[in-house]
Amino acid sequence: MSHHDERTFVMVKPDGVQRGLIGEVVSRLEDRGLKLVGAKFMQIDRDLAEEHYGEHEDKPFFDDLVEFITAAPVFAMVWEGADATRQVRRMMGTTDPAEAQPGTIRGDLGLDLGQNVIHGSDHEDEGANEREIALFFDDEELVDWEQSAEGWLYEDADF
Ligand code: D4T
Repeated sequence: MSHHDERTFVMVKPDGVQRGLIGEVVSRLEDRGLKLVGAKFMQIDRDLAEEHYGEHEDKPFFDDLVEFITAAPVFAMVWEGADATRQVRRMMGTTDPAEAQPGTIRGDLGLDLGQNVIHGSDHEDEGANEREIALFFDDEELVDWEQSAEGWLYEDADF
């Protein structure tokens, strides 16, 4: 894989879906130059929610988190690009939308910690992107394709 090919898992959460923000989130990631390689509109069941949020199992907010993420459909995606995991986290803003910088997805679109619009793999948790992609997608659901704009996005790619 070239350094443009890092993949990261991103999800519009139930609040974002209910508020009609799928297009807004996809648009921001597309505009940045990231490449969509997988997408699925789906309902998360309890087992998947508990596995996805396993690291928070012992936290006081765990039950509310599982209830929230299973309460309505989500839009799960895989995006690819240079430094994609960290770049998506920067675009998302901090976990609590009330503290997230204006200009970030959470800072522009949310107000409440429990309803923070978007999830993206944590770049500081090594392997989180691959683990989460595998949890939500089968290999054949991810599409390898040539982004014709690549030469205009990366200095070391051909026009
Ligand atoms: P996710 O994982 O949803 O992208 O969020 P972050 O990576 O930014 O933050 P996190 O894992 O620390 O939290 C997961 C999820 O739990 C909610 N939450 C978090 C909550 O409801 N109360 C809390 O006190 C915390 C810390 C918000 C995001």
